[in-house]
Amino acid sequence: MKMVMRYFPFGDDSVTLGQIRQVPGMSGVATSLSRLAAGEVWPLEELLCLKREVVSAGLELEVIESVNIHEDIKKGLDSRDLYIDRYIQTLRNLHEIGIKCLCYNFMPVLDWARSDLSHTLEDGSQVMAYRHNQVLALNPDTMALSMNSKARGYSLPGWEPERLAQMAKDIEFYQAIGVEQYWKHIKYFLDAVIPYAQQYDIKMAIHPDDPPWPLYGLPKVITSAEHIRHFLSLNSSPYHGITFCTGSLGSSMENDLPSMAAEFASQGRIHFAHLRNVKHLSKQDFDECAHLSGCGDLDMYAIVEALSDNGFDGYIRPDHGRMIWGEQARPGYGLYDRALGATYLAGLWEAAKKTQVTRTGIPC
Ligand SMILES: [Mn+2]
Repeated sequence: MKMVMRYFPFGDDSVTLGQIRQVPGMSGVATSLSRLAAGEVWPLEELLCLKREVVSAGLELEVIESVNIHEDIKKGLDSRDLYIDRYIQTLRNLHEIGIKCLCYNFMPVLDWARSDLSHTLEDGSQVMAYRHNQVLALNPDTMALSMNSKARGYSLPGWEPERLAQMAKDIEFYQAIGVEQYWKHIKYFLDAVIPYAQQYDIKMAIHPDDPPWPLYGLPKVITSAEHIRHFLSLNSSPYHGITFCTGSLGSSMENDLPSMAAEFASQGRIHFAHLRNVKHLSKQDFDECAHLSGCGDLDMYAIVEALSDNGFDGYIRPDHGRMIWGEQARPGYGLYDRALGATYLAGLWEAAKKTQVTRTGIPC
């Protein structure tokens, strides 16, 4: 297992690589060229520059999060082949700089959604929160404006302006094609891209839909154990896997996360784990919270133990943190609470490893 933190390069992050380097147990960062629009080839020159920046800070660059998929691929348009070719060229360039794992998502139109990016908890910390009825009451355009206006001036990955211009039309398109057709578009992409990922030794790790239920009538597919099983069955390559995001999957009270972690880790299909806790308020309302099991509704130790016992050897990152101690940062991505989360998760991992033989009889 290697622990990484998400980092936004080229002046788009309040947290520095030097600070990340000082978080105990941190091996590197998960990062991206987030200025590029979906569908552009990531230039090797810029990637080399990014790599130099990360390596010169004493950190590794093995994880990219994310290379966004062009909407024409998701829609299954004729032009998708052009964008798939560009995606493969980007994979080749990522291979050139030694990338081992690529987190991506296949969410149509909207990326993740929250009703509040700065909700105050009882202890005075701020978190991102989701209230289903509030999200439904906003139309998607208003939602986009509301999200970006609360981002403290930082870019919000997944809410890029070029994605939002077409939003209303795109939503109608997806409502018309339905979920079964959408799965076919996913398979078309995987059939084209996974052989190259394997050739370039890059593990593809799809991120679950966040929140894991339909919104505005859009297809949501990576939401549950059953859907992930179907997704994995579309391609048998070990390079075809998932990002196990406990925050996203854990927002649904129906998902049994330790059991899912055990099932998919034992198949070697979890390449990246986003670990954080979530506090359920009702079936479709939740607050993000501190990483500790006692702060939310997920048993974080049981999840880490399931990963460890089932041979997980990918990357872990502490997912979103709270905003604490007066820090001003991109919502979810301050330094302090993610660093607290990282050391907690490292402790859980150490405990799971040290007790593995006595608990399971299986040597590490
Ligand atoms: Mn995540």
